[in-house]
Amino acid sequence: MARAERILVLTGAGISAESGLGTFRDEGGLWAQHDIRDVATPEGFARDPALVQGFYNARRLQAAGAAPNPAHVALARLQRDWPGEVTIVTQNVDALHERAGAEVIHMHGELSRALCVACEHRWDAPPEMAPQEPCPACGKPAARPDVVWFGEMPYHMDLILEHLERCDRFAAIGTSGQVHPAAGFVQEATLAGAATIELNLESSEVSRIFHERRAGPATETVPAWVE
Ligand code: BJW
Repeated sequence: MARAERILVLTGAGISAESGLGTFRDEGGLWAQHDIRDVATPEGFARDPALVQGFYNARRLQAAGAAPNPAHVALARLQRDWPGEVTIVTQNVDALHERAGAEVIHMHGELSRALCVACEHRWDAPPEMAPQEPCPACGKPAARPDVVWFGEMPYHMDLILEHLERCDRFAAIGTSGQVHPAAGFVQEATLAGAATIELNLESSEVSRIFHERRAGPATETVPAWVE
């Protein structure tokens, strides 16, 4: 890679798979074990907050026990070596990029944060949230995990679109390309004239759109790409 390029990296669940965190749509993944409508929609939360808080409490606990892997470390190094040139946007709600030393934009929120449905106050989530967790600002029992569910607007979209419009390189790592708007980022980057690359264990829904593809586990392909 040449210097003085603006690189935008999009990551998905596949980058954290080798840290022991399950993906969503691979065989035996989270959506094979749980109904999306129950645990990943605002309607599901309104119906059964205890079920949804239980799902996220278990994932918060698992994420806290996971460590960044060589793919997270390689991206953090790339960002450190090329200051101001590397933007990492993650769909993941874990904190493994940050724990490897990277700065990231969390477009689908963060497991470690809570959001009040009543007053929109945000704060650090306790390790276990109760079904009727009270908001520290307004006192109402209206806390939910600060993550983006289906039908909700992903976070920081204006900022992400700005980065997409001016990137020279776009890399998608460990994401199936099945969830919008992230699945469309490769098209936006292509329109902006960027060179695009996909790093994934196998073909994704959008593989054919990329200029280049590298197949394999992220812990091998990402450090090799960054070199
Ligand atoms: C490895 C590996 C290894 C494994 N190494 N690789 C048609 C068009 C446009 C939109 C829609 C549409 N129809 C419906 C929609 C809306 C909907 C949507 O996209 N639905 C689809 C299912 C069709 N989208 C939304 O509702 C979004 N909001 C929205 O669109 O707002 C309107 C809007 C309009 C215009 C502009 C902007 C906005 C919100 C989506 C919210 C998604 N939320 C979740 C849960 C977050 C909280 C939580 O974690 O619980 O986000 S769902 C889940 O999917 C999670 C993920 O971030 C997301 C993506 O999953 P990801 O990361 O790709 O994981 P997998 O499992 O799918 O794939 C893993 C990949 O890794 C695989 O490819 C493996 O091969 C690979 N892999 N091991 C390398 N070791």
